[in-house]
Amino acid sequence: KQSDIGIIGLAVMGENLVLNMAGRGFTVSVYNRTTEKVTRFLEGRAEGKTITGAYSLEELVGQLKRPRMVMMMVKAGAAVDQLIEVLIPLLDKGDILIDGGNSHYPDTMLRTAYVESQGLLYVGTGVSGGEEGALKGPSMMPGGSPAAWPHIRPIFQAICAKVEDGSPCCDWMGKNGTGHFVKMIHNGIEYGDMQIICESYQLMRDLLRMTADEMHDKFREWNDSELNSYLIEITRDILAFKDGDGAPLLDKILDTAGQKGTGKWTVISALDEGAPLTLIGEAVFSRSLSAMKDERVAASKAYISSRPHFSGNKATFADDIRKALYAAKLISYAQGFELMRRAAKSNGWSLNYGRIALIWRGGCIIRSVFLGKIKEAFDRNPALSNLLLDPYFKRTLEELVPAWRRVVSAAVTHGIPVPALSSALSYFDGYTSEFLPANLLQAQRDYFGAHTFERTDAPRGQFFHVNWTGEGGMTASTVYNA
Ligand code: 2AM
Repeated sequence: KQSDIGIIGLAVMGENLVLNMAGRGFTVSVYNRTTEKVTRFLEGRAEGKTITGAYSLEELVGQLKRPRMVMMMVKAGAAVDQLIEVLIPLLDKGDILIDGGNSHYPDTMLRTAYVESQGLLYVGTGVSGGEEGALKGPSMMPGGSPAAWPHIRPIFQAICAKVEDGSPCCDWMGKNGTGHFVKMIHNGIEYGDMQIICESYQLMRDLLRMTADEMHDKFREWNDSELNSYLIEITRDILAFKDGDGAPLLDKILDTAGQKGTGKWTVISALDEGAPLTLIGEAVFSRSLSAMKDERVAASKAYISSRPHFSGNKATFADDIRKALYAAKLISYAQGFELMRRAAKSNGWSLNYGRIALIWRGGCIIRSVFLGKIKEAFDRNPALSNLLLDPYFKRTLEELVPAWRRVVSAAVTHGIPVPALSSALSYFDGYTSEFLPANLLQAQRDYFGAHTFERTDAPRGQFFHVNWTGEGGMTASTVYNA
C-alpha cells in the first residue's frame, strides 16, 4: 500500500506535521538524513499510526502514490537546494516537491522556476503556529506551481487550523514565492505585535508601578476586548507564572531579545519596496538595542535620569494604554498589508488580502479576533489601497487617537521608550497630513545636487531647477525617483 505523502526531516515541526496528517487519516512515509531518527520515531510517537519509514530517498519515493508529493521539513538554506538536486532525478513529470521550512521567498522564487524547468511542480509553504500548531492545526500559506494546489489541497486543508465557522486557515497564495513571502510578512507582523505589547507592559510596570498580578488582570481584561488574541493571552499567562519561590518568573528573565531574522527580512523588503513599515522596523531595532545589555547597563550609570513620577489617574491611564496598543496595532497591519500590495505589484502577484487575513485568524502566532475586521474591510472593498481608509479603521482610530496621544506624551515626558507606539503615531500623523516638509527637502536636493522639483503652481510631472546661489549653472541632473 502506497502513502499519500512523503515527509523529509524529522525535527520537531516535521514530526508534528506527520502526526497531524496521520491523525487526519492520511498515510505518510517519513525519511530523515540521520536515519536513526526514523527508527526512533517509528518505535516512539509514530507507533501504531499510518506512518511508514524509509531509510533512503529512493525508498521514500518508491513508497508514494502518484503524482508523488514530497514535503521537505529541513533547515532553510543549502539543505533545501541539496535535496532538490537529489530528488529531481528520482521523481517523474508532474510530481510535486514541497518546501515547508522557513525559506526566504526570493530563494523559493528561484527554486520554483528551476524545478518547473525540470518538469516537476514546486510549492513553498509557510507553516505557522509553532510546535503545537504543527501538531493540532497550523496556519498554512502555500504558493508556487498552481497545478500543484488541487493535489495538496485535500491534505493541507484537512490538517490546518479552522476558524469558528469551519473555514480552513490554509489557502493558495499564488505563484512562485508568494507562500513564503506571506509567511515572512506574518512573522514581521508578529514582531510588531510583540513589541507593542512589551511597550504597554513597560508603561504599566515602570510608569504605573503595577505588580505582575495587577498586569495579569489587565491583560485578562484586554483579552476579553477587541484585543483578543493569542499573544495577549500568553502575555496574561506569563504574568501569572510563578517561579519556585513564588515570585513572578518574568522578573528573573534577562532583558536581551534574540531574533532569527524573519523580521529583518520583512524590513529589508519594505526598504526595497519603498514601503513605510515603521512599526515593524522599530520592533526589529528594539530587539537589537535590548541585546546591547552591557552597554545599556554602563550608559544607565553614566546618565542618571531624573524621571518624574507619574501623577495622573492610574486606572484611566491603564485604559489609555489599551487604546494606544490597539491603535498601534491597526497601524502595523495597515503598514504590513501596504507592503504586501507593493511587493505583489513589483513581482506580478495577485494576492487576495481578505483571504490572507482569514488564514491568519487561526492556528498562527498572530491569530486574533481583529483579523476578522481586516477580512471584513477587504470584503467591503477588495481594491482597498490602505486599511486606514476603511470605515471601520477610520471610526476606530478616531476614537483611539486622543488616548494614544496621551500615552505617547506621558511616555516621552517620563523617559519611557515607546519606539513602536510613537513611530506608529507619527506615521498616522504623516499619512493624514496634506502637507509634509518634503518641499524643503526637494529644495535642498535641488540646491546641492540639481535634482529638480515639482511646483504647486505647475502640472505634476513637470520638473524645475533653480540656480539657488547664482553661481552654479542651470544644468539640472537627470530626474530620478530613488
Ligand atoms: P538531521 O536529523 O540528519 O540533522 C532540521 O535540522 C532537520 O533538517 C533535521 O531533520 C535535519 O536532519 C535536516 N537537515 C539539515 N540539513 C540537511 C541536509 N543537508 N539534508 C537533509 N536533511 C537535512
